Amino acid sequence: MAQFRDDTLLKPAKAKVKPPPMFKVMLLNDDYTPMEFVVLVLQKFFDMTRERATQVMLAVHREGIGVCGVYPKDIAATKVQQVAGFARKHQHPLQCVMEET
Ligand code: TYC
Repeated sequence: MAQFRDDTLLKPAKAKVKPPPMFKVMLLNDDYTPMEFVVLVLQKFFDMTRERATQVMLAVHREGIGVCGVYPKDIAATKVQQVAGFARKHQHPLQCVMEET
């Protein structure tokens, strides 16, 4: 099979797969959602310790918006839906959004 010794046919395959686009999941501040509820959300859906969740909640409270995590698109969309559903269930206006990095 002479053709397989032809080096034009044996170039190393180029990596054609790009890393997936990533999305920041962010919480928005509001005047009504209790701080404790936001801490609970960050622990429950973003796997944060209570200490980290408290820091992130306070940063959102002071700055108006803050990143909870960075994920591939489908995982980010699931987190946004989970937070929206949990906030609705508890009748808090907490908003969660995603944005491509
Ligand atoms: N600002 C809210 C309060 O004073 C707390 C809060 C923090 C709400 C972060 C939303 O994403 C948020 N109770």
